[in-house]
Amino acid sequence: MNNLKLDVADQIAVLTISRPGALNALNSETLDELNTALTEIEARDDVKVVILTGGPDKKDNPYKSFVAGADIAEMVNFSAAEARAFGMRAAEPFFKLMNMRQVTIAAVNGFALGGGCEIAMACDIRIAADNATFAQPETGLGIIPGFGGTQRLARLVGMGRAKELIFTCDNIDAAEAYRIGLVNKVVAKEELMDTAKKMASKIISKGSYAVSIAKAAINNGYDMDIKNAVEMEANLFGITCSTHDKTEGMTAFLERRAADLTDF
Ligand code: CO8
Repeated sequence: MNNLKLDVADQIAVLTISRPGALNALNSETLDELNTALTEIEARDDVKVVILTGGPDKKDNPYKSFVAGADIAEMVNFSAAEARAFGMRAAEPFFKLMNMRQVTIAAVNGFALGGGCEIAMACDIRIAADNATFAQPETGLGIIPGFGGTQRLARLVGMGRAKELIFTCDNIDAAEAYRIGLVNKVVAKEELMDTAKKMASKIISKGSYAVSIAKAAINNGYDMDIKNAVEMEANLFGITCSTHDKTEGMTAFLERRAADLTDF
């Protein structure tokens, strides 16, 4: 992989987007590498949580940029057909981040602009360094957010705030991103990866199968009417009740001991 690094330890996969000369902007090659890496990760039993972050810039500053957007140099001469194909090329790995059985956490270590904000929003959880900057600057470039931003931003922060951010292209800092619900947590930049890994470890300590079913329930139910969504949840609840983890988790509670949760 040219633009992506994968490190796996303690059941956590850290995926680092690394294009130092372009502040980790997403080009076609990077999107394809991301898609391949996520497909491989989803099939790995030894990975329970994925942390997505950005590599250092060319001056080796690890807190400059998460992802500064889609690659403008690649997009500048796109025809309408090429632009659509580029959008669909991103849709696949972005949907993987959203729907894969493992939990995905974006550790936002600097600029999260345009496609950078969009890829963070495709993750389950966002943790921001206190120096992070978020924006959807697309309309200033004569385009619109095309990696799901018009949809995911409105779902995350509400339609009014999404419209304001997309129409004004305003930069917001990490504190404001937290205030409007765009990120789950803000931490000192030096503590970003530790915080993400600690959260990952906490999630891993729970029943991993139950966590993945809960993720599916939340995702699938989001676009359903409440009656069908609750029925779908009841069905998935039933499935979790046939697992070793359910028997062990509840028995351990009743016996006042720590549960030895496995994967199923
Ligand atoms: N694409 C390509 N190259 C980039 C990008 C980018 N998005 N962002 C930064 N770079 C490059 C710069 O060109 C520069 O390269 P070089 O050193 O060769 O000149 C290098 O990274 C460093 O950048 P700067 O010198 O500009 O660094 P500064 O510290 O001065 O500024 C900023 C940092 C503020 C982040 C600035 O680089 C910037 O504004 N970048 C662009 C941000 C932006 O507009 N992002 C949105 C892009 S559009 C988008 O994401 C659309 C997504 C949906 C597409 C859907 C298609 C279907």
